[in-house]
Amino acid sequence: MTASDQKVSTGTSLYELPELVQPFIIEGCYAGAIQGGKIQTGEAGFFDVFTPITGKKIAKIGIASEDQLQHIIDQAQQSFRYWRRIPAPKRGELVLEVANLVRKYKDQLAHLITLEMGKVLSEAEGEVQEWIDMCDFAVGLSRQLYGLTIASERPQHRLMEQWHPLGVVGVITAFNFPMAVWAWNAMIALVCGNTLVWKPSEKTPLCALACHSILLQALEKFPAWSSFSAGLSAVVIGDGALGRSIALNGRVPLVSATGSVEMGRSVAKNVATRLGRSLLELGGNNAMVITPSADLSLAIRAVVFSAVGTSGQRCTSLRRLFVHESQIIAVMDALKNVYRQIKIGNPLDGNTLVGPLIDEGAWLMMHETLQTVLQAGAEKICGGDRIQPESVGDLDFTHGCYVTPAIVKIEPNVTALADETFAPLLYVISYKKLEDAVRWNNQVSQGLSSAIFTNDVREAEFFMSSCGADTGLVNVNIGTSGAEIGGAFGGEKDTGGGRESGSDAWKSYMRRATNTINYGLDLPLAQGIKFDF
Ligand code: UN1
Repeated sequence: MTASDQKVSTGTSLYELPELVQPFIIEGCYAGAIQGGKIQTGEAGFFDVFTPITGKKIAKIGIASEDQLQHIIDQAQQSFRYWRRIPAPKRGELVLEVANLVRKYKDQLAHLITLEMGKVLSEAEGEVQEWIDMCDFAVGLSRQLYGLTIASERPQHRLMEQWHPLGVVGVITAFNFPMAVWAWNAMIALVCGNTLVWKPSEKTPLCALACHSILLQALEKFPAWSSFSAGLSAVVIGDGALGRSIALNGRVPLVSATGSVEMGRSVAKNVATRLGRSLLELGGNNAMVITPSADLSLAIRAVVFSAVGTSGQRCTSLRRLFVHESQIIAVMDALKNVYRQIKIGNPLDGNTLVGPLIDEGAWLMMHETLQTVLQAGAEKICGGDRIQPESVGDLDFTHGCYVTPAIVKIEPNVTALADETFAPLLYVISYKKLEDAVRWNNQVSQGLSSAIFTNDVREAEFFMSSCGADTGLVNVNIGTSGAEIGGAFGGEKDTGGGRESGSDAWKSYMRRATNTINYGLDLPLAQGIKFDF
């Protein structure tokens, strides 16, 4: 029987927190820090965690103090001294065990994501799958941390590169992908021989505890590592101040941060003061182009998933849609028709496509932006209203932020188009020449994801070329969101320049040593220099 055959179902009612996080509760309050097997009370107070589904409080959680963080970094540093000596394929065995457990607990994990973050269950399952995919990738990678051998210009010399572990990796994550983004970083960082300190979003701390629960269970399979495994991975719960301390800490050689551009700027600045490395995956302001030759039946499906999936709260969500003037009527009609039928409401209901926004702040941002663009002359095509889904049994949705996804027809020069609004708000702009659409695509400061729908190979190649879209992800005939883990994920400009997950993103988590080995009896100098004495 494989691990996935023995899946553990949620077996929980809406508010019941899964078994996985139960061990982390001390006198009614969830742990503010987890360090290896040790569950720690938060020494800096506590805060409440709410579910966006009904707005109800679901837990109280501790906040880690500065002292706790420093102690955790000490231990992560000590464990690193042992972990770096374990051969990478052996480290991969730990990640393989994590993969088995994530498969087994997939339903529980997905339920918790939906409960704490509000995305619909099938997307939450997709997020857990992303973690599984990441494990599988990292296990393979554990045997492929290749360095180059380079032809030396000197006789009887060999030139080569080795990749070594870096040390303690700080991970700061956002609420919208409360497990997968940590997994992108952690699964790779672990096989690369690093140890981890994770500060999750204050909006989704329970997901972080659940991830840690999996890791702790996996470590039980490796008793030989028990003397140092407690420091392999830690969680600290807290706000931006803790994130700032991680960024400023000279014992954390790499800080990987996902979130807003503002947060990323501050992390980058703080890490740079000590010349550390930062790996940033920040805001997107993603666009799609629908050309005259586009297959509209595909394009419309892609627009809808990219614009309203995760209630518009992916960093890859579609914000701007450039439609050729010859297609504008057909596209608008089709979108209006689909948007009318989208089921908005309880994300645990399998028919729902759009769950709640994370909180009131997100709704206010959407509402205010909508008012601003309408005042600037944009035309509302549909949506943008706060709604209240009907109660189901004892589930009352009054305090959840449920909104109808909005479409706005707008001119390309409206100032608000420069900003990312983290909500289902789609701007549609008509274009005449592809060059204009590409220019508008690139004129924003963010550079994460772009897509084109076309059946014309010249247009597709132009869009992907050096003169085309300037984002980190550039797609043809698929939407802006929903990337696979196998490619390098990230973007340019204000998106921060980092690359996570697949391809050779692992190199960010290692240090490169260039070795020159002389196996001859002479000492020739490079560049032909003579230095005889
Ligand atoms: C994010 O929103 O921060 O490509 C990550 C996607 C997902 C990851 C999104 N695989 O939409």
